Amino acid sequence: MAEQLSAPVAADPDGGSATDTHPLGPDRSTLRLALTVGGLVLAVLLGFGLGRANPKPATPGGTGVAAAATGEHTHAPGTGAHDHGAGGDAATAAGGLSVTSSGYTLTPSTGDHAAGRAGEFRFRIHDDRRRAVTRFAVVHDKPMHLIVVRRDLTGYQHLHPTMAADGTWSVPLTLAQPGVWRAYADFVAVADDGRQTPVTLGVDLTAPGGYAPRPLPAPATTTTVDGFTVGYEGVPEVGKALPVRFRVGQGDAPAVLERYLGAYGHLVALREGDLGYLHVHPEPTSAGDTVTFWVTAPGPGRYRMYLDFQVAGVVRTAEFTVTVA
Ligand SMILES: [Cu+2]
Repeated sequence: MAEQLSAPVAADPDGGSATDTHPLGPDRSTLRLALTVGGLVLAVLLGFGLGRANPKPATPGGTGVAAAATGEHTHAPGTGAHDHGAGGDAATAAGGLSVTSSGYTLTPSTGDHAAGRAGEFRFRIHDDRRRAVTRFAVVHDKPMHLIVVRRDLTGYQHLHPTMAADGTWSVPLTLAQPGVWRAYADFVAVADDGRQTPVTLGVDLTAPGGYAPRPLPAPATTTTVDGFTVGYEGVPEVGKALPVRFRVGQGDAPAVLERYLGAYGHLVALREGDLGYLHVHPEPTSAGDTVTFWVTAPGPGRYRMYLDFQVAGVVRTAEFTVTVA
């Protein structure tokens, strides 16, 4: 009954212990299914990767990355150890719909960004006593993952902000086109007592100007990006964790996926309509050109999946529209 976990480590040098740290614990049926598959890493709420244009930032607190070793924990299913205070349906609910969740609040320092102009996004995470949080667990080698997408699901960016000592996070950000954009801060906060809380908070950012939304592309199971052909098999369903396997080809040959930020690929899925952020669990292994994720759809509708994968040191993103019946 052992599950592996990519152990989050407190970013603070004084560090909390990496105890039971599923960023999003599965519900019991999910857990059972996962365990029948065996060895499934359930540790990570979402796949994370380096943004293509984003240099690897320093780690706040100066620790963390090097210390983000793989750990293990064990406990019997049904002990309630996976509730993590995030609500009983954490595995099936969409995240990122609120600036406040589980006692934590995302506070951006600016709301407006000039379209097409390089800028900076700064924010803090406050706890339920209105203190800026400065201790975060490292998940997928980073204490903070920031996803930014325009509300028509275009312009996807996956960034890794850096934190100042006072808890202010900052990251270079360009909102390429006018419109309302959604930013998701995805992190595991570490409380004074060491308790770790996985949270995804969302806030709108505005780039003033004429907004010309693009229709969501039609559903497809293959796409191309920079000469790579990416396809997937598997059909997400409501309320069940099911495998979705991506395969990457380079020309006529299978691509060789590289491990980076603790996985062979990173998947983010967003729901059309409210931009709800799905919970996705990667499998720890890769069969060369394939990478598998366990996806749970919170409800019927259309979703946009963003797969970050690395080949020859370069991270690219393949995007798919998928309809969940
Ligand atoms: Cu990330």
